[in-house]
Amino acid sequence: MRIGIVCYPTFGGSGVVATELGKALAKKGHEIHFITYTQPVRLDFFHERVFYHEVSISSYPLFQFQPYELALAGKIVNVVKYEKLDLLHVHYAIPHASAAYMARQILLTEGIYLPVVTTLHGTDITLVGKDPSFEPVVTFSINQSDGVTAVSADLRKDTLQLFNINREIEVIPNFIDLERFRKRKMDHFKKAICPNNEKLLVHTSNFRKVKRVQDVILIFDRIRHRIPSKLLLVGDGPERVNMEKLCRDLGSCNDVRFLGKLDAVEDVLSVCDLFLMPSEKESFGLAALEAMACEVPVVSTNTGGLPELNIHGVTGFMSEVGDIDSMVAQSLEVLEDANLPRFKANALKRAQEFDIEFILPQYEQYYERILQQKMAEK
Ligand code: GMT
Repeated sequence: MRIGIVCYPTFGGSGVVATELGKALAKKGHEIHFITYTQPVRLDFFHERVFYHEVSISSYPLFQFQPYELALAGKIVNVVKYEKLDLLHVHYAIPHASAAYMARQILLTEGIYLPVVTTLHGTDITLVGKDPSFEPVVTFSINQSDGVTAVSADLRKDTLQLFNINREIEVIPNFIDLERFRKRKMDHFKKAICPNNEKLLVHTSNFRKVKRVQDVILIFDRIRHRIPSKLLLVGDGPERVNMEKLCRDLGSCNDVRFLGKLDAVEDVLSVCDLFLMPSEKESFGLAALEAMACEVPVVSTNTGGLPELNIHGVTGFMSEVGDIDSMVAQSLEVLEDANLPRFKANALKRAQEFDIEFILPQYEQYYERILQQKMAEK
């Protein structure tokens, strides 16, 4: 199949999922065309069946805001026509699903039919999408897509609750490449961070408010007073300066390291003992899955799709959003020497259920279904 993929090319979960999906599809023989405004961060390899088309916008003084959606729609039209795409898969509804709709309508005037699959990732529904200024467009473009998938059953439920949706939404969960995300031997790194064999906690995110990074720091502050431990914070974003200040106020700076954005997050995860995810909302929790694949148990909130990933008492624990007391107690329980090996083994076992080898065929079968439906309608 010749498949176009539109996504955000950044470190965000939706861009990571889209890029890894494209790479895996190419390895299985499909031809993949990424259409994004810059090279996706995870598109870090050469493959003869992977192509990248950059969306560029010429600036004009009249525009206070650059019309990205139009430039994207124009680019889609071009790529579909000249690369003869069979299907377009857009990740994150805003503005990709509506740009895809516009491209599809333009192509139709030239007798070209473009089936569009939209994958909903989370904040495009639960945070940004439901904003009244976007809601009508999101509703329309979901209803107009030829196929719609959500990364968890909870996200499907939220979408049906928040929008007036008149179509099926297929749940295809996120996945993990276990070749890449596996525990590696990084003893030198562990020794440098934890010279006295302290327990090592970790959090990775885009440091937006929804991640509640302050809870990570408050939980850790209580833990470090109970057991020798260190905290690694991976990623960057709007809340980082506030978090640095919080660490200074708590006097925990010597035990906390801000590592910023990292490509090789699996190297860091390989030496960690516990992943903290106290998010306000999380449609799936890809970062937690990456940790679990590296044998790191998870203490998280029970929000959104997290209960579909983290098994309470088995791969870690879950608490209500903001319940720091509970997350401290649960973390201490996981970190106990007598418990930790069991939690680590369980985390890996659970992550293996999300192996890309199992999830990729679900996408391929879904594409086939949509193509067949469209052929039948023609
Ligand atoms: O978490 C973010 O803010 C990034 C966002 C994205 O779209 O890039 O992540 C969402 O999509 C990920 C991949 O499907 C999910 O694993 C995250 O749970 C989801 N984030 C939220 O729902 C807050």
